[in-house]
Amino acid sequence: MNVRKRGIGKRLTELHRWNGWIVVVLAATGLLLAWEPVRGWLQGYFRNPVKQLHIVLGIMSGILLAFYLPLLPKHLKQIRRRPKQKANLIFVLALLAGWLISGIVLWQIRSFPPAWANGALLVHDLFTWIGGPYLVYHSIARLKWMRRPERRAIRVEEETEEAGSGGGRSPYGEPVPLIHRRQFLKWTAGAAIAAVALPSFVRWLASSGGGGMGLPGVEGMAGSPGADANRMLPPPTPLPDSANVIGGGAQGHFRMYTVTRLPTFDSDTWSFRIFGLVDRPAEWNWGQFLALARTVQVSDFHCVTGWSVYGNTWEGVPLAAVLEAAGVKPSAKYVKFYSGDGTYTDALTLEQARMDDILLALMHDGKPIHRDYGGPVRLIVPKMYAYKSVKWLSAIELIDSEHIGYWEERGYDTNAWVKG
Ligand SMILES: Nc1nc2c(c(=O)[nH]1)N[C@H]1C(S)=C(S)[C@@H](COP(=O)(O)O)O[C@H]1N2
Ligand SMILES: [Mo]
Repeated sequence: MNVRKRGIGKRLTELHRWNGWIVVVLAATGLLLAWEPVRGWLQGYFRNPVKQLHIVLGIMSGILLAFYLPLLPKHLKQIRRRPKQKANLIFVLALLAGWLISGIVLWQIRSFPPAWANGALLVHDLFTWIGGPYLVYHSIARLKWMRRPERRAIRVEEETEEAGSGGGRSPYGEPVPLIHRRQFLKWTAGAAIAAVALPSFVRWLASSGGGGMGLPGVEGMAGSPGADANRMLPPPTPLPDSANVIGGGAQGHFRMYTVTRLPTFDSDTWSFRIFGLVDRPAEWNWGQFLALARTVQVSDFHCVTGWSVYGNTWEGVPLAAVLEAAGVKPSAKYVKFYSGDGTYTDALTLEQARMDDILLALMHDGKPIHRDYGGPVRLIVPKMYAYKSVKWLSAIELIDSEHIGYWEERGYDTNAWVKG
């Protein structure tokens, strides 16, 4: 045993231990952030602190990686005769680097075009699906009781990572049985982890991110009417442009977000109103709302967490026309939007609200907007991140002072402009 080797070994062990714990907390916080059911009503005020913690830990892991890199050549030399260990090391380093780089893009999402964020989210999720189960397995396999005492002795001496296993020869030269108790435990653990993770992973792959981390998500905008659907009669009749679905239809999947239980609406009780600092406050029932002039527009939809749906054909009532008809008083400075879920709100400055592409949308790709995605009427603000696009829109109020929206109150940026 030589002294220099031992020094680097100690440092490696320290770095490994710190990084291991950081990755454990990163996994826990990451799961909380990505898991749709937790995202909304369980988290509320916790979402942003959890996100901040996740980011800080990610940076710490990056710093540890920076400390490690100068040791990498020596480390590789040290394990040059242990192919399994080498493969493990390269795999883990690639994982960490992928998480780090994609994480930085997602953290600084406003500085990047949406396509970058989409790619970063895909990498972040994919690496989590592959790396998460692997690291759980890796930690179980490293548990002391999984090791034979003589291996532990070698460990202390060389202070290296995960030793190779399986048939062949032990470092002492004695033959090792093909299936060892430890090996059996490892396989069992590996199989159990795979059995838990695989079905969700397959679902995630199939929907290419459609349901967050593969957990409950809803496919398709226009679901079949049932107990879970709105009952809006008559349904809106699409304009020709909308019925033809300009450009062949939307690309991508919406992740269904809500901060409340999903509300359901009925044309008999549904209403929509504009009030506050306007000359002519108004209220519409479903039939009256259907009679308002609509336009068709194609736009991209970007969530600030990194996913997008491109080329949506939206049909709806232009907000600018509704504001115009209501007669905005000179004292009005902001437009506040209320969701029929009773909780979610957001706001725009009057100037922003007058952009001509903002719609009170009723149809997506030629079909009524499904209740899960904000139907019968949702706001669409194409130039801003989708947290501005209030689902189940039920009222608009003209106000003279700033209103802080639901997610903005919980740490989202009031600047929601999408770059580019
Ligand atoms: N009422 C309501 N509107 C909402 C939200 C919500 O939770 N409740 N989430 C916002 C966010 S952050 C996004 S990304 C989009 C998601 O729309 P979707 O559920 O149709 O995919 O809705 C926005 N509008
Ligand atoms: Mo979002």
